[in-house]
Amino acid sequence: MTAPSSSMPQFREDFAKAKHIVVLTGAGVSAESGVPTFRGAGGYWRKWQAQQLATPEAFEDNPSLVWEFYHYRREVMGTKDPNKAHIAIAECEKRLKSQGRRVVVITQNIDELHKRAGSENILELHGSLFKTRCTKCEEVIENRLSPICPALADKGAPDPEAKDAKIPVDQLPRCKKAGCGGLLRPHVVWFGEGLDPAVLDSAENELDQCDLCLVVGTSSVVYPAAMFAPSVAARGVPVAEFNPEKTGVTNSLGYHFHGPAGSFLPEALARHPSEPE
Ligand code: BJW
Ligand code: ZN
Repeated sequence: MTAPSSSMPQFREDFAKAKHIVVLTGAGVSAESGVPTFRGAGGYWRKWQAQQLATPEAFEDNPSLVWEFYHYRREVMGTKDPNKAHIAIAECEKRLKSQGRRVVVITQNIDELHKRAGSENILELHGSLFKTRCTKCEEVIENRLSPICPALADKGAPDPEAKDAKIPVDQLPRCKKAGCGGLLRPHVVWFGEGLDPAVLDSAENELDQCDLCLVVGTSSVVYPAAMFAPSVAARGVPVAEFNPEKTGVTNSLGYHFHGPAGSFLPEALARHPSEPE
């Protein structure tokens, strides 16, 4: 396998021909909005790495702690905005739609910044910070309350010295459906949990049909998303990685653009001279 190309003019030729583009994103696409990545500096909340709390076992052991963590992240998102990378993707989708071409975002992120930037075709592989699921009746609903329940008000401070609020389980977010009252959890996919089969199925269909793929801001270590870009590249489709670091999949892809997504995507996805005005 030859080293990936970093030629933007060559990528732009592939872009001009593409009719069905998949943009696969991870935490790095939101880094320039000030949202910490998982495995980079700032990936800690108190003394834990996010991945230690993003498990069903952590929620079982200490639902109060896990809810503090997600409450903090929900509140932080109120202070963050989509960046140039999210906006370039959303504008590209809108422009290409009028040309009968399709752009779809498959994101591992739960921060909803693609939606806020104006993307419409979005598959959220790992769920959303702003949806809850009842652990008893399984109902999934959108929830944008701030705070999500009175007991979490002013809780969730991220500094390592902050004390665990130890909120009794009956004061954590509870299901409002008549006769249920079950404990709510964030509607996100934790380690060891399966992805929503309908979402995974749609993602696989898009990946099977695309003729160009961009993989933006993901370390490509978490499965199943980690295998998406290499499997698209294996069927001869151009795949371009946008990441300031090399990853375990870089050498199996056609392009690698080494730098922040916000610096490269506006140029990569801008109107090509062959497009109608
Ligand atoms: C920039 C940038 C800038 C910085 N511009 N870039 C097969 C093999 C081995 C293991 C498994 C396997 N299949 C399943 C597993 C187990 C497990 C897994 O993958 N483990 C690995 C760690 C080894 N997977 C699962 O459990 C999944 N479930 C599943 O497959 O079910 C079936 C099954 C289960 C068990 C065994 C076998 C089958 C579920 C995974 C759910 C992941 N959940 C989380 C939390 C979501 C909720 C939350 O946010 O709290 O998802 S973990 C966390 O990692 C989060 C992320 O979406 C995910 C990926 O992270 P991401 O986005 O790549 O972020 P980072 O921080 O890692 O990388 C950021 C990148 O950005 C870096 O590369 C930077 O360089 C870059 N960057 N600035 C561009 N400006
Ligand atoms: Zn319920």
